[in-house]
Amino acid sequence: MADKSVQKYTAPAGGWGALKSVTKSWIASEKPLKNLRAMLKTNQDHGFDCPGCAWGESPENGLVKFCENGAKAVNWESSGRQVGPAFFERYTVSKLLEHSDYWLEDQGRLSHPMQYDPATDKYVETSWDDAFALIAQHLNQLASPNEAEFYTSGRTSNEAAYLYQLFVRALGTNNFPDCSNMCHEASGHAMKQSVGVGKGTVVFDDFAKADAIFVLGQNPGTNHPRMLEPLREAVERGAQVVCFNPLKERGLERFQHPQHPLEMLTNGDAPTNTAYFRPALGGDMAVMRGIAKCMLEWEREARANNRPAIFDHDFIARHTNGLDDYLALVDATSWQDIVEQSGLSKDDIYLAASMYCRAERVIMCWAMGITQHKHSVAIIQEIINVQLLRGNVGKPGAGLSPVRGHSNVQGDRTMGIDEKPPQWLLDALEERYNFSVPREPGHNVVQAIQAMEQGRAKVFIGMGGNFAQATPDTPRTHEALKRCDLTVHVSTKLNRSHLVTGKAALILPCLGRTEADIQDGQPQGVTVEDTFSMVHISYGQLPPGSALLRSEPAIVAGMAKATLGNHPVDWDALINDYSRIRELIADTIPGFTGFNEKLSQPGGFHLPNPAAERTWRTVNQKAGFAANPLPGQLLSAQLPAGETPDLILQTLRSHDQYNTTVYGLDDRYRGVFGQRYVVFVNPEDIKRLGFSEGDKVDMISLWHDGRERRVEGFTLVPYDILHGQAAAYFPEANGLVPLESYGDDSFTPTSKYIAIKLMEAQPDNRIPVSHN
Ligand SMILES: Nc1nc2c(c(=O)[nH]1)N[C@H]1C(S)=C(S)[C@@H](COP(=O)(O)OP(=O)(O)OC[C@H]3O[C@@H](n4cnc5c(=O)[nH]c(N)nc54)[C@H](O)[C@@H]3O)O[C@H]1N2
Ligand SMILES: Nc1nc2c(c(=O)[nH]1)N[C@H]1C(S)=C(S)[C@@H](COP(=O)(O)OP(=O)(O)OC[C@H]3O[C@@H](n4cnc5c(=O)[nH]c(N)nc54)[C@H](O)[C@@H]3O)O[C@H]1N2
Ligand SMILES: [Mo]
Repeated sequence: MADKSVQKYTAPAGGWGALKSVTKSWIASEKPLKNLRAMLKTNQDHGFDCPGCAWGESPENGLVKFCENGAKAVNWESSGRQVGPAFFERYTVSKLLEHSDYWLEDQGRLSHPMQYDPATDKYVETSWDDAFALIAQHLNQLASPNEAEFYTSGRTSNEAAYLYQLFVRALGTNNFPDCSNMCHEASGHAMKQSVGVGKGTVVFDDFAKADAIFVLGQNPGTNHPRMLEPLREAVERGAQVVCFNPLKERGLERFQHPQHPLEMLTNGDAPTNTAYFRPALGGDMAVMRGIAKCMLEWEREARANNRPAIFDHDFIARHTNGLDDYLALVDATSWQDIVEQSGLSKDDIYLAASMYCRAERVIMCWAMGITQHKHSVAIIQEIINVQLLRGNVGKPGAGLSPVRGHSNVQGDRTMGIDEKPPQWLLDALEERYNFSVPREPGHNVVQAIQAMEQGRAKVFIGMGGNFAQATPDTPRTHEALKRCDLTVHVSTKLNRSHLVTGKAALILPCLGRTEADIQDGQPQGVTVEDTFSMVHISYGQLPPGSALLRSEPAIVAGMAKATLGNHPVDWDALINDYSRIRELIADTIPGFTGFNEKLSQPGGFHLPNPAAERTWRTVNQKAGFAANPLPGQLLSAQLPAGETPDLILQTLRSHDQYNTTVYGLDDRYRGVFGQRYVVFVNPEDIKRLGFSEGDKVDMISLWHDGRERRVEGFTLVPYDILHGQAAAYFPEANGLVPLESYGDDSFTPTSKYIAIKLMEAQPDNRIPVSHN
């Protein structure tokens, strides 16, 4: 290959490459020794919860509980450099906008509260009191509290999230757009409908008991590296690991655990016992329907020949409804449709079905390859249907596992960060605090952008995250944010959201998870909930990056007190001792009775999950088979008349990023080095479309609203990807995702299914940002 920046990766996932990469990020953070101490405290009792992904731990696991990408997250947060008044004096906001997301975050930790000065186009230092007063002034002058949007990203602790929702509801709105709207929203929605609980039904130890683990639309080698260990153990004891992914993902093909260096030496290529199926983008529903169709055929054969049943009739009779309608639909779905829409052959689907049926206990895991489609809710319900046919929900070693992203995204929802809050939550808040809570649903991410765009929302407050970059339709979303009277970001690191300012703008710098949080002389812990619904406490260890940083709970309390006074609680008293916040949580959120006491258990405690106990909190108290037709042509109605796409694009994460946080410019497992403006395309498609490897292209997306959506200057990288598909990195390609292209019922942007055309890049087109 001519271009040195694209090389084939041949070593297994994990292994030495991972260790080398950790060492690099260690040194880059400029605080190596201190970080080593921090790392050893990650996910330990009395240590801090890893700020990386939401994967959980077994309480019995060994001493060292971090992974390559968790180590990067820790290092990134504990940068030795400061971004404060001196930094902002050097740059106008317009100048900063010329830099890449990578460069922005790499400048160091935000250290002072800053306010935007439109006259000089610079951020200048402000005081916490003035910042809170400005927020209060803007919020209190709104015609309605529904004119403000309160975003949450998923690193926010339970304590901060609980206070935040209390503040915002006391103000009078349910406008809680949050990162899960763009993430696992469809999982929550589908699961609540089908099994009555919007969370995974398995715990960590179930992985050791499963006979098969299906991994759909997920890239754990990069995004949940600690999941590789149970997968590898499963393979070693003869269980099947069955993957569905249109891309060949290195981390799924072969995996190694980076904490077994000896084995790494002697066993360069770990044994694999996995099947790897490559469906069409969005084809997983058809795959699952095909598996159900095979099972139905075998069930009928078994019945005719007096052989043991394929279906779990006892479970179905006792626990489910809707079987007949569902099976009628399975019968009515043709193999032709299944093969066409799944992208797999009938033989492949038979093979997958036989692997599924051979296993007594099956866990199905999924992530963004499943949730970011138009019909994601239906895909997930079809996964659930297949699991219900064999009673694979609510027994050890089996269940549903939507693998969450952000380390506390699940906890934030549990705490009430929810634009469609359940009735019981509102009732509990009203009763406990004696104010009249807003009852009408608020805005999700898409609706919040629309409201800002149309001038219906005037204040945007972001509790973490990077709203401007994580959201779809980038230039349009930026315009929407700029229309606001005030934008506020509570953040650890500089990002583009700070630079897309409303008429007034604030940056409020906060402590990260790794840093000691001392209030009233006492170290405070905060709690988080992992993907297995385990809640545990996290104590930051490192000295704060700056003396001016405040904790997220303290910042929420500051905004609340300035805006509402001591209504409905004495905010300062809560901040002096976070266990008082936990008492309020215990009073109002189910499963948290005795919260403070329960935290002393090593590894934390498990929140009740009725579906895991085979109690179904659905309308009719049963698990339901959902009878949804296959989606058919996913796009035809939404394309401009007469247009056909060159390719369907999915946007995904490189190995060197955490969402919009770019740690480095390499994507080791996919063999890309030193660059991010790349698009992966099948070599034959490159030829078919009249291009050559390495050519620079612009991409435009096809959508019926007549707007042009274009991203520029992407290098064509030939890749082992199915015909007709393409992949590019998030957030560089987000400008292609139309705001109105979102999932049915979930409103999740369809980041994994975008119709595009490739055009030769104009000679003057260049990557519009600089990494230096
Ligand atoms: N290091 C690191 N860790 C992370 C993150 C990070 O950015 N970096 N992000 C965190 C967050 S918030 C989340 S939500 C998770 C995300 O974790 P993932 O969901 O693993 O993230 P993506 O990179 O979006 O990868 C999606 C995978 O699905 C595949 N895929 C795409 N479309 C389809 C499809 O239609 N069908 C199937 N079967 N597969 C498909 C893609 O090829 C890709 O392998 O990771 C979390 N952990
Ligand atoms: N095209 C496309 N778009 C996507 C996706 C995709 O796959 N494709 N994935 C979607 C998904 S799954 C998600 S979850 C969203 C993510 O959306 P967000 O959660 O909004 O984005 P992040 O990049 O995780 O946010 C990074 C910023 O968070 C701040 N931060 C980091 N740690 C802390 C902390 O402890 N406290 C506070 N207050 N701030 C902190 C830092 O300033 C950092 O710049 O993006 C979504 N967008
Ligand atoms: Mo996510």
